[in-house]
Amino acid sequence: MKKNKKNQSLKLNRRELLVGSASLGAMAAASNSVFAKEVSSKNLPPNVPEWTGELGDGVDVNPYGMPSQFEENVIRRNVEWLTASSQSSVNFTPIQDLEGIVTPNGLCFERHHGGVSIINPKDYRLMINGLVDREMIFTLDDLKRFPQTNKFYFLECAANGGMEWKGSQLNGCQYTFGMVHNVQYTGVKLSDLIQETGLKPKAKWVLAEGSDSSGMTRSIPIEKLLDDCMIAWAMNGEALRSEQGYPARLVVPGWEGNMWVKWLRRLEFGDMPYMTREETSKYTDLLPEGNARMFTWVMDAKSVVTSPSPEKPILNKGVHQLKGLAWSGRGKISRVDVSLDGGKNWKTAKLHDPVLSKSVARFTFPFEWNGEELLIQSRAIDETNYIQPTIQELQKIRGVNSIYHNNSIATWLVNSDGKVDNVRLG
Ligand SMILES: Nc1nc2c(c(=O)[nH]1)N[C@H]1C(S)=C(S)[C@@H](COP(=O)(O)O)O[C@H]1N2
Ligand SMILES: [Mo]
Repeated sequence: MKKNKKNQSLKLNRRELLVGSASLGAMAAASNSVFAKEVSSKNLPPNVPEWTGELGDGVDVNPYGMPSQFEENVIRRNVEWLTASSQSSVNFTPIQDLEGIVTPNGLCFERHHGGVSIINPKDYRLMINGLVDREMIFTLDDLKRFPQTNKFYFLECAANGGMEWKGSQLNGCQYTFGMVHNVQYTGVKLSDLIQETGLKPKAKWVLAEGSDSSGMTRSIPIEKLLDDCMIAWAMNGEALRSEQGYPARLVVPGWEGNMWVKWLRRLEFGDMPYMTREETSKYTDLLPEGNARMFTWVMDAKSVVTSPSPEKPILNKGVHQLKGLAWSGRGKISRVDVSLDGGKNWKTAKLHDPVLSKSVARFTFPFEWNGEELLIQSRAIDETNYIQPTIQELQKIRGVNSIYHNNSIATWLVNSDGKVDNVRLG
């Protein structure tokens, strides 16, 4: 009985999918979803598809492999009105199109203040000076001779979701949550490297300096530096991409992306923070009373439903998998709750292995859709029992003048036609 019912709804879904292919095509174009543009019945069972009858490309055609041509919509995107100068701008990771927890290298969002520097690794040097016993200069090969570490970490720009403080503005999962990527880094821990230079007892802070034209500089307390920071030369198994700081960048796990200095050229140890532009006039949070929070380093727990989402409408009735990502700068994600009614009722989503510290985690939640309106939300809880707040809870403390550190719960409205909009409740 139960089995029959299941088969019936599967058949129905299949028929809807085929019959509705023209209108699905229109929807896909509007939403940037990826579907084959036309279905050729010649290729469908029981026929032998046309590609079976011919030889494919040989092993000499793709010395560096690229995604299938049918995945051409899975790309980084920028927002025009945020891109007055493309060298000092940002693009966004297409998180709605990704699975698992790894961001492919070519899809990692980029944020740079002076464009991408192109550096010959032979010309690369890292200088360490200031309150150390021995000031030293390392080549890239020198760095690679140290013990290495391989770790998955998320990097999130503190401005991720910054346009949504006052209300919902950008109708896309990519644009509202896509300033995050999650990569396995290979590099040397600072605690290992620093054994070579020694540290003077007075050393309390380090200034990290990039060699790009923006002269990016940030101060980091040495407790953090020696805890889990690393200098990485590889991401997801291959050399860093130029966009991500080739040949070497600083990795500051769980802390705001701005501190992860790319094209790293120098570490200076001192006894005070350096009060650089990026930690005084920028990357501070203007509070309602007119004073500002500063040194807001940790990225608080956050989550996003990547499907359904504005880019991923629901295409047919029946059972679907809600999918999403959650992360916390304080450690591991311990639970993710999902609501389909705007936060009135919550259910616990399934967290998928691996759940790693300061890395994104993948969650899913099966649900059945019968064409009714839904208000989809997700709420992350981390191992310190921090609970992702609503925007109202966050605004009570921070007001609406902030740009940075908006980790509030977002709401996707699923309309009765299955299209999805970014909305603000309350
Ligand atoms: N040298 C240098 N490092 C930099 C930046 C930069 O412009 N120059 N941008 C910072 C900011 S604001 C962020 S959010 C991250 C973005 O890293 P990604 O481009 O790998 O995503 O790099 C940080 N490191
Ligand atoms: Mo950033």
